[in-house]
Amino acid sequence: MRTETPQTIRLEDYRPSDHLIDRVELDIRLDPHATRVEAVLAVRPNPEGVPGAPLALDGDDLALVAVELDGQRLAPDAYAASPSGLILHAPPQRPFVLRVETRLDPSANTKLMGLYRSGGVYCTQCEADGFRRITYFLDRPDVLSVYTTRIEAERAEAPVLLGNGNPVEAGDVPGTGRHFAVWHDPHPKPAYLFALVGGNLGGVRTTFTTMEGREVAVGVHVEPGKEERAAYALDAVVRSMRWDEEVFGRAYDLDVFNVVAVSDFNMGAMENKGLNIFNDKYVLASPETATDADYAHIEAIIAHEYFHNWSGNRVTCRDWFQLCLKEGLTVFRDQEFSSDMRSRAVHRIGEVRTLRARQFTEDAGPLAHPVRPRQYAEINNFYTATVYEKGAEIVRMLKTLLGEADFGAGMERYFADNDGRAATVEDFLAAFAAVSGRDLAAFAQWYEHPGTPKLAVEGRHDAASARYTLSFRQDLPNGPALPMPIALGLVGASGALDGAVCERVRDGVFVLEGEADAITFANVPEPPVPSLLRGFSAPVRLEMAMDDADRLTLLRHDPDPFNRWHAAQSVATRLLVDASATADARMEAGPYAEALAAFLDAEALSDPAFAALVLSLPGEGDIANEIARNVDPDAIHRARTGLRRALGSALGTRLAGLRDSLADAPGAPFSPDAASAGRRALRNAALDLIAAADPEAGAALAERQLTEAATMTDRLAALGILSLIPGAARERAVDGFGERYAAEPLVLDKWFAIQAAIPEEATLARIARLKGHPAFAMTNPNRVRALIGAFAMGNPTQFARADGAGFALLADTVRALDGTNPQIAAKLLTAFGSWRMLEPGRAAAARGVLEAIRSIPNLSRDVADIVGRTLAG
Ligand code: B3K
Ligand code: ZN
Repeated sequence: MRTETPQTIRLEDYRPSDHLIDRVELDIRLDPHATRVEAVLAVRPNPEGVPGAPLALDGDDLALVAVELDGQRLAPDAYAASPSGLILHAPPQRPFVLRVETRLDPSANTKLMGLYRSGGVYCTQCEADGFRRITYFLDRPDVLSVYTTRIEAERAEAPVLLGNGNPVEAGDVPGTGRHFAVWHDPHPKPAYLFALVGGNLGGVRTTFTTMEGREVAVGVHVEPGKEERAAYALDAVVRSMRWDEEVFGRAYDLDVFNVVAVSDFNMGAMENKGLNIFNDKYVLASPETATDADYAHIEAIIAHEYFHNWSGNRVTCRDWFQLCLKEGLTVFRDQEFSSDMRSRAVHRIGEVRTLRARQFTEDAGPLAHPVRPRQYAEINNFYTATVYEKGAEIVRMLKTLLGEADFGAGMERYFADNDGRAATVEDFLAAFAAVSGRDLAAFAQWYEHPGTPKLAVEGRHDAASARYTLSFRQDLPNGPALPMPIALGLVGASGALDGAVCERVRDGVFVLEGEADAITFANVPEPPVPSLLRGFSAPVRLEMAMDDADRLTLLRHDPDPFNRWHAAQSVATRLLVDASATADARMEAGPYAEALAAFLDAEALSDPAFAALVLSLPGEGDIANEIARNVDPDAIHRARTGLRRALGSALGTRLAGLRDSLADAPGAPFSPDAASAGRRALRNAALDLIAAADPEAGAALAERQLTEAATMTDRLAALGILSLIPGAARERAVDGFGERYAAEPLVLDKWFAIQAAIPEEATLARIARLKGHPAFAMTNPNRVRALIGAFAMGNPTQFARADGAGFALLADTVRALDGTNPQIAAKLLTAFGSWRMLEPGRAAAARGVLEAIRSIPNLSRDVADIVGRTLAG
């Protein structure tokens, strides 16, 4: 269905539904092309709605077969049906039962919204508005219903039939070769949480007994033959269940919990009640096929979807403007989980890297929007880094401001007060205000304003009085002053200045309430180096004049590991920004390299994961964000290559030594745990710098690693390093890897992505070739993201080529996908989000391509919305 004029939906226009649907009975007879859906809906007027209002059910691409009210056929003039809606002009003003029959073609559903088929498996995706592609419904999150679902299918085609809730009945349909299963979900839920799965699936199972004594049958279902690869996901489910009980006091509330992996999926996964459906990329893992990063993602996403059972499902959202209510909170919860499972400091650095690379970029460009947007044309375009990641940062700040005890009590209160309800951001904050007695009105503004606040800080030391004053000023264009928790401390030439005191700093945190403020520390005999925003305590851009020597003091002595990492990053950033402004690629790493050398000697072996992060340079996108205007991606790439080379030369011997000391013992069993992953990360960071300094030697080492590696992490790192060194070794490596994994689509995705990111002109031709690879398919979102997404998001010099050919490649893909899968097309198009930062020639090329997309007739609402805002902002 195409919509010509994107209609804007506004938060201020929210009003409750005129009708409610208390119960839904579905009978779904699966068929590849003619699935029949019968929905029996117990409808009643909403006392909060308009009396006598028509009943306007949503639809999308639906074909109505029959409709009855209380068992009677409706007169033709009593209703109006179209693919996009079913309206009863004058429904009874009392409870009534509506029976609606629709027919679907799941095999023709290329949008992957509603009921579709993935590799022969029937599955569904309903968030945000896919349920209306299954049956006519009040498809809005504040209409909560109790669902009973009967699923019927050919037994041979779909031996496994899964639904929401608990299984109640199953059996054969005699004489037909078909069978059925009935599922009942006692928890009222909005339609976006509906799901079913039917197919030939293998499974791994376990049981978990909740703290309330409920025995839960847990299953992870995957393509038959891949069961072994589901073990890690199953274990992650159990760990998530236990953790949510221990940390948030939340117990699971059904007798079964199922996870299903499918290979065609628009995003990462979906938290349907009792039946989480996953992109198989975030379920399947084996030592042969998955990297350490894959294991970490699986753990995090399994946890995320599971945690939604409370933050999202039991307490859901009143409307889609409140999306951050479930997403920001659930990201916060999964981040806490991963931090507890792994190294908290290392995890925090990873979170902030993502936040700055994705959310800060979004917030600085034309697609910037508040964490709680006030309007949208297409809600599926608002599953953004801002809603998710900045949404999580707001929850984290709330915890910092209130302290552990009040935060915990507020969470309890929120769940208790809103259980079974569709809530708002106001409800969330009200729970914390109630338990803490605090006024959170100013804090609430964090949800309302786009843009990243700037925090400018100046320090002044007075030797005579041994006092040190820090002055703060915040600035958010067109926004108010936001309460900012600033975790901080002072560091001296030989360590933390623990004697320094300031009564306005409590538990290491100063809260900047207004636009500007100043605080003074006493007992500061020497000029200190301030360590600000420890743990990145607020999502802001810190501006403070500080020389490299002071930053390197922080790297040495700051007790806060996040700020130690950040200090090293900021020195690197300074060097890279300066070098990007010159045409000279030779760089001196100087004191930076010396500081890294000392750091590695002292600490690399005791915390390799942290050391790997300290050693890694800011990405090209980070540097571009720092430069912010007139950006030349080639200059940035040259500078970054130059610094890698300089560091590699300065640290070469040490790095080689580290690689030897960190090598796994031959034959040692593989473990994806954080400590082992950290050792691999540091070895590979070392190899990267060695290869930058001496490509020939590096290529030889990488080629050997590729052959001998026992893990996908090491193999892929070697391939990545080789991919940057043109020559025969690279092509041998690429071909060999492609052949070795020809039957492993998820591994080929990594192979596509590495090749798409090669910063060379020939990459466009390589991508054109790879589009013809037998494993590539435009219909599979993972393949498209791996080849085209990795190019657009991860290859700045070639995507933003001066001749515009990189932009054109993306535009061709967007055009090709717009008719079949507009959500993926729109997502790819967000790669243009930074086009205005580029130097004028490249910016003009980007604008030309965007305008051409905008003028395509019958553009989907998804793409029309993104292209419109990208050009307007
Ligand atoms: N809630 C889903 C995302 C749905 C995206 C719809 N376009 C996954 C998640 O955040 O858990
Ligand atoms: Zn989520």
